[in-house]
Amino acid sequence: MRIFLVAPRRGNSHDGESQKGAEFFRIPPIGLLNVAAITPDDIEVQILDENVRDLTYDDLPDLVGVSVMTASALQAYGIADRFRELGVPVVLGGTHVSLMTGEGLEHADAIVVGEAEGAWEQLVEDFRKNGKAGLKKTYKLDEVPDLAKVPFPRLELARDAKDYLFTNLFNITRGCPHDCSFCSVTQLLGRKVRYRPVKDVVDHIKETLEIHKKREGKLRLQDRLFIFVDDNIMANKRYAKELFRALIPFKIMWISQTSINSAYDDELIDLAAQSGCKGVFIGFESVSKASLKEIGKSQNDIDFYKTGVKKFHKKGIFVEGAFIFGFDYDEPDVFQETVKYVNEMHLDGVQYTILTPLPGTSFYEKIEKEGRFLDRNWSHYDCTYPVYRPEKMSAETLQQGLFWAYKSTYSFKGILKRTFTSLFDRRWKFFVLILAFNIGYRRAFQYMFEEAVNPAMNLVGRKSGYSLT
Ligand code: B12
Ligand code: SF4
Repeated sequence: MRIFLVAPRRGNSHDGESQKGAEFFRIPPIGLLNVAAITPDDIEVQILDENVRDLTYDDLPDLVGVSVMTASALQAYGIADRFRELGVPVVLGGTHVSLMTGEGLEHADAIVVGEAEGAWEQLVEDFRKNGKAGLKKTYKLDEVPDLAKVPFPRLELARDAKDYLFTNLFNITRGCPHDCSFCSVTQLLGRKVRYRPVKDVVDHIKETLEIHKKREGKLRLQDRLFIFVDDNIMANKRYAKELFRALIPFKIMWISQTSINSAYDDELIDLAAQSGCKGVFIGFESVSKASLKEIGKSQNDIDFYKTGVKKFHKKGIFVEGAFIFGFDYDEPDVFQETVKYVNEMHLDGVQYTILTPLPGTSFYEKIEKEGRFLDRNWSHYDCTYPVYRPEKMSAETLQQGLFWAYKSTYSFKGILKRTFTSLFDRRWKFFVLILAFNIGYRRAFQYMFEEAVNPAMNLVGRKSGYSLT
């Protein structure tokens, strides 16, 4: 039997046609590699990543699985419909259809709701016995999977494809103790954080390094870099410290997500650095206390932002911060206020997004209840497009503000102003790297907001004469 697992093209709402923007962030579809890992060995699995090459539909498998996130849901449904027209049964899985199962079923023969481990094996068994007729509409386990029993993703499929610069990606934990109103993670993975046993993680890393060494004859820089796709790798300090201690001997480099409150614990940050942590992605979300309260992000203390970032910097850890615009308390001056604060925090990288009511979140329910939806086109739900009516500004001002914030942050002057202090924080050797990263980011955003702008879909963009200079 042959199964194709398809990652639909990611893109942004400003780009109707080509999706070149995705090239900047080419990383393998990790969810599908997890699904591949639990597929029985006698089944041939092929990963088709539309972010790498177009689908052809000339070679048809027995079964197709498509991963669906909200922003790429329409693209995913199009793929599913096409395969079904050609007589191939289709299974959908992933965040969007786990939360919008009824909608997904209009395009699929079956849906795996939530994490695949346990459910996908049952589905494959049913399909093996009775083909399409044997499939149930939905597969959902009562219990979330125990990570001690969840295999690591089949990273060799990504390595063999030679399409990705980085292939060392996996998650060590799942779940998040917080429940921020705009985020779907707790709805999807639960509030109880689950962990892979430290020994399993260490063994997997050891094995991965050996594989690279064997393939390449030596360990290249990118072979030593691991991306842990966790929501908060330091959520449980005791576990994190045990993990970091165990990683020290391997001399790897790693990046992941965490929250700013992990910087309260000096030992934790020190161990992270010793274990090879080179960068963290942190959701600061807002520089307004009222907004943080509104979204329930109680673990973020704005008064600690600058100190916290400095603590990471002192240990040679790069900090990329994420900020969201469009909260009910946000007035039109929020863009300037945020950029000013971002510069004072000396963040190495910055991501701005527009608050987006993603299905399954309490923010979605609130917007629904208040009748504030402006747009239900899922391809606009990529967090750069206002899909609801903001409280204290127009939708146009919100999107224009997002562009302005990017423009200001990633202008050459903005980049230098923000990153220059890295020279004084004993990170001089990283300065060049940080500059290169920022210039790469600048290029990506330039593409996203200038070249890729599709005026028909875009509120402001090129029409407003926006340019990143
Ligand atoms: C890494 C990541 C990314 C990477 C994706 C990398 C990649 N190539 O896979 C990048 C940086 C590209 C990305 C981008 C975005 N992301 Co993102 N991302 C994540 C993150 C942090 C981890 C995802 C992950 O790897 N999880 C680990 C794997 C194992 O889980 P999984 O992918 O869900 O897969 C499991 C199941 O869902 C299921 N499954 C998945 N696919 C399939 C398919 C089949 C056939 C089956 C049977 C099962 C199945 O099985 C897997 C194993 O259990 C999640 C948060 C999270 N914890 O999930 C957010 C998350 C997925 N992202 C989110 C968002 C909003 C975005 C963006 C729109 C905006 C942004 N600024 O981040 C963009 C645009 C994406 C697009 N489609 O256009 C939301 C999605 C919500 C939603 N309703 O879709 C999440 C949940 C975070 C949140 N705050 O809510 N993201
Ligand atoms: S935004 Fe971060 S802290 Fe908040 S619920 Fe989502 S993953 Fe957890």
